[in-house]
Amino acid sequence: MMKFAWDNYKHYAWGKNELRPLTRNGHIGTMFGGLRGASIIDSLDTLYIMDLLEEYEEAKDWVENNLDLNSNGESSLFEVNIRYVGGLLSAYYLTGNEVFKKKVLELGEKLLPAFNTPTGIPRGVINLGSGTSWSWGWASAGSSILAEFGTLHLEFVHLSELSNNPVFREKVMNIRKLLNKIEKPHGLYPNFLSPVTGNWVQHHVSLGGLGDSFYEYLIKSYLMSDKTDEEAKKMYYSALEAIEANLVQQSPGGLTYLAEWRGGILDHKMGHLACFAGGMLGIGAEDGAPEKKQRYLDLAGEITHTCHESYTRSATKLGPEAFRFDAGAEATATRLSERYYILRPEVIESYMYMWRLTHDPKYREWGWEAVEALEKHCRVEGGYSGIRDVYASAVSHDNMQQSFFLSETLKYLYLLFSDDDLLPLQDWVFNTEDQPEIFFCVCILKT
Ligand code: DMJ
Repeated sequence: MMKFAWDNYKHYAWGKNELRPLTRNGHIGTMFGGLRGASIIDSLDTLYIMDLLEEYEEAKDWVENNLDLNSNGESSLFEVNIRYVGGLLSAYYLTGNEVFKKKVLELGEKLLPAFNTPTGIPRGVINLGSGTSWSWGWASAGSSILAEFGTLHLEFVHLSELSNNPVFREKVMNIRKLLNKIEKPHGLYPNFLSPVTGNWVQHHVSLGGLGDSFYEYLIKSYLMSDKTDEEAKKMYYSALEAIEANLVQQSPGGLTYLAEWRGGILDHKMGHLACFAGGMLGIGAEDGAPEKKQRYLDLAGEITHTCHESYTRSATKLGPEAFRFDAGAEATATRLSERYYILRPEVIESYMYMWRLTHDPKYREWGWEAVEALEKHCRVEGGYSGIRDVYASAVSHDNMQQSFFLSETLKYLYLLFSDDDLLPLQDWVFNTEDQPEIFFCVCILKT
């Protein structure tokens, strides 16, 4: 599947950000400003891990000769960080090739002006050429987004390690300090924060879009520090207490889900994005309080089960962008606008973690169901495409092969069906784009 996705990208969209598999051309998009080659950067480690070494070499040569970091245009700080910084870091840790280190440190420097705000909370958009930064037009009152400024920690700590320049670590430690100090409604972290005043702008809490990977980076920061980052540990488990008390719900049909919270009112909806939480709860279970460990592992299994249900209840056996537990719905989308599937990884991500943690064969069976559904409904002649309605048996394709399909969906599937000693969870953490970053304690580079 990776070879097919890659070959088509190479053939029809080489050097562009993503492939449009139906029209067989490249897509630039609006998230990366002038940066190009998102699918190449996102694929480097996947190709290398899968032993597709000829393809990896082509990708590496492109980075060396064509990755131009002197670009203008609106870039998302978050997307550039998780895909480009994360992708280059993981390629460096896996291969030891200095070209990746050189490029990633150059790129890291270009992201720093986004932090020049009264609070040091970065704004969401940056022009990498001029260093000007601003907030997303759609974000309430010029606010910054929790899942964006809260998903820089792993990569920025590594940038400091590699450069011996403390500035990157200082920037993310400052974000953490502010988040630790600020009052949290019911212990929860709302999704919007003002980079000017440092106050929450709205009380919307979600483990789906806008909130998700902030929680993921707390537990992963702790694990990546070889379990020395006590502050991250404390923040993660306190957030989890608040999530359990306020967001974890049971449907009438017995499914456990994570509702969204709007100023005290629950929205009984779970996004596909929130399905990463099965894996997160799983990897965090072991270090929870002794009386909570089993509870967290059970919760991880229950959430993963619910997400699997959102797949099995559709005609295509792929899950919708969001599913609901109200008005008689049980893990199904009720709105037309929430029925699409864009090759997202989160459900398969949780299968992979739960397989590694429990070795219950059902997780591989569920992963295989997803492979069959992807092959049947998403594979087209020119690559893989998202679909517009998971409930329609005659599918309509969206003509996009997302770069995270190569970075995450296919890599998680590969790891699900590999032995546990391929990137063991004891030695590696995966950033939110599934790019492996090595633990500090066992930093052995291949040369
Ligand atoms: C990825 O880019 C990352 O996993 C991110 O944290 C959330 N969304 C996409 C994939 O769905």
